[in-house]
Amino acid sequence: MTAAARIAVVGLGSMGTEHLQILAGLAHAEIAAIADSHAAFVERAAQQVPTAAAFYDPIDCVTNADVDAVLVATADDTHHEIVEACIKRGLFVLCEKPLTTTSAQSLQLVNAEQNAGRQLVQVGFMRRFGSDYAELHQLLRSGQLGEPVLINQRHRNPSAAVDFDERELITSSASHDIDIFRWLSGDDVAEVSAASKASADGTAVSVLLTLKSRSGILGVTELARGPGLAYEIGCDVVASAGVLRLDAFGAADRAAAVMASGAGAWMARFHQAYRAQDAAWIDGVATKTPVAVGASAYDGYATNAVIDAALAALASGRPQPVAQETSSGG
Ligand code: ISE
Repeated sequence: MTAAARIAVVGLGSMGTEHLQILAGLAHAEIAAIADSHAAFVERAAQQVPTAAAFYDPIDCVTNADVDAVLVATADDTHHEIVEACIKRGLFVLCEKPLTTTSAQSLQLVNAEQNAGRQLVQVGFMRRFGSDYAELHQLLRSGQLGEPVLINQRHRNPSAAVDFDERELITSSASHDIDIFRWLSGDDVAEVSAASKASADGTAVSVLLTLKSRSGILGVTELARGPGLAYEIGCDVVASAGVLRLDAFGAADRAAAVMASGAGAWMARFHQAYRAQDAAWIDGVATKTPVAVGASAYDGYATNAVIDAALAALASGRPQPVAQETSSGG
């Protein structure tokens, strides 16, 4: 009988609360610690998990709590310090995306993990665990579809879900689409173009990213936020032996996210994916084996490198090369 993995959940806002509920339902997970710098969030979570040790400083928690692993769901700009402290202590980490807010910080974590001598970090690109995305990935990587030439993605949020400007649509939302492009194509991104348009009153914002992989595969991602939009995710792959559409694969929760607000929108659409991601991570922690399909620290770094280039492309109006060190893992 595998002993339960003792977990700290750090960051108890909307995403941390969702993960807390998922982990509480997993047999091999014991929530042994909770942490947030907002006392009210800690007190709210403590009602759900009264036996967990309560911390009001995330770094104190990851440094001192009696745990095997940490789920990080704090603000993006706090990820670097928290994940670094986890690596220093040899703790497994599932860090919500993005890994950090710059490729330089993410590369530091890649190197720190390398120096620790084992894979500890998984980044929360949960779409990889969606049954529909998994089937699309399996078909594409098996070669049954031939050689991909275009990966066309759509990522729309109702205004009730996010109030992002064009930069946040890139740094937060597009991180998922960039990871999916790398995962489906099996290639890294060499160049990015970006364009955006916001309505004068700011109620509607759109961003168009064009990615070109090192082998020339094209990726187009349309991101939009606005009134009347449903939470809508799309992915079509055009290849030499045919076309695959994400819609063709059963996603039980596809219709669930129509006009939900906040994290509810994507938690509903990706409910199965989040549960599968967290369950696989817990099993990995309990058996001390990294989750093969999970996004690694290097994947998180590569996504940050593309985001940095996309922001530069948006500012300059010109295509930008992606500055990315090759994986030290070969
Ligand atoms: C948001 O930024 C996220 O990170 C969610 O995971 C994603 O599903 C949502 O569409 C994004 O806007």
